[in-house]
Amino acid sequence: NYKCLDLSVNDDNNVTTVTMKRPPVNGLNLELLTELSDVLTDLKKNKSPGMILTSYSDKVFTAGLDIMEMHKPDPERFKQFWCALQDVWMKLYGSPFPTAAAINGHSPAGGCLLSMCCEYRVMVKNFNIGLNETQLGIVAPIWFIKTMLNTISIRNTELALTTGRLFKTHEALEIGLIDEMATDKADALKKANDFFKRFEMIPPIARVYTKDSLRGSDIEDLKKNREKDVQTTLSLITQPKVQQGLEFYLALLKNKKE
Ligand code: CO8
Repeated sequence: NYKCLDLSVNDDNNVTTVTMKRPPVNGLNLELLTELSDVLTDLKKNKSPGMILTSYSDKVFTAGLDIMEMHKPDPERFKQFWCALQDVWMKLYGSPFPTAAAINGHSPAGGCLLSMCCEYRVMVKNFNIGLNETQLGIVAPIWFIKTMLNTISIRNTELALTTGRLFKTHEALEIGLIDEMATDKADALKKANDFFKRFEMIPPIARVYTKDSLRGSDIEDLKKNREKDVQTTLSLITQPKVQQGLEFYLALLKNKKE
C-alpha cells in the first residue's frame, strides 16, 4: 500500500523487487524516503532473502534528493526529510539481507548514494551515475563519502567528488562504481537476480558479520552524530550562496527544455 513504491516478490528466490515510482524523476522527497525506510524495516523483520532496488522509469533511476526539499526549506520539514534520508541510508547500507541495484536510468547524487548502499550494482548502458554535489555548490556529507570509499578507491573518490563527476555506465564499470553493465532493464534485473545465487551455499550469519565488519563503523559514526549532522546540513543548505546555487541549477534544468 505504498504511494511511491511497487513491491513484487520473485517466485524463484523470494527476493523482493522494490520499484521506485514517483514521476517524473523519482525525486527523493520525504514521502518516498519514508516509504523506503518502512519497506527496509519490513524486509528485515520478515527475514527477506534479498532486495533489488529499481525504477519505474526507462531513463531515470532517481534524480537524487528532491531539490524542492532543499530550496527555501521549512526547517521542521527539512529536519524530518534529512532524518528520513539518514534512516534509509543506515537501513540499506547495513541491511542484514543482500541487496542489488538494477540501475535502469540516470543515477546522480542521491541516486548514486542509494545504489552504492546496495551490495551489487548492475547498470543499463548509456546512462550517468556519480556524486555530482559540488556541481550544485553543495558538499556531500561525510557518510556519502564513506559510502563511495566503500565502493571505489580513495584516489577515484577524491577525483570524482571534487569535480562532481558523472560517469557514463562504461566508465563507472571501469573504476568499479558499478559491477556489471546491462543492455536493458530486463537484462539488469536478470543479472541482479543472479547475484543472489552466490549466497546459496554461504551461511547467512557469516555473510552478515562480514558485511557489518566492513560497514558497521560508518553506521555507528552517523548514529552518534545524527542530530549534529541534521543541524550542520540545515545551516549549510540555508546559506544564501547555496540557495542561489540551487536556484541557478533548477533554472538550468528548466532551460534545458527550451
Ligand atoms: N529534484 C527536483 N526536481 C527535479 C530533480 C531533482 N533532483 N531533477 C529533475 N527535476 C525536475 C526538473 O526540474 C523537471 O521539472 P519540470 O518538468 O517542472 O521542468 C522534471 O524533474 C524533469 O526533469 P528533466 O526534464 O531534467 O528530465 P530528464 O529525463 O531530461 O533528465 C535527469 C533526468 C538526468 C535526472 C535530470 O533531471 C537531472 O540531471 N536532474 C538533476 C539531478 C541532480 O543533480 N540531482 C542532485 C540532487 S542533490 C542530492 O541528491 C544530494 C544532495 C546532498 C545534500 C548535501 C547538503 C549539504
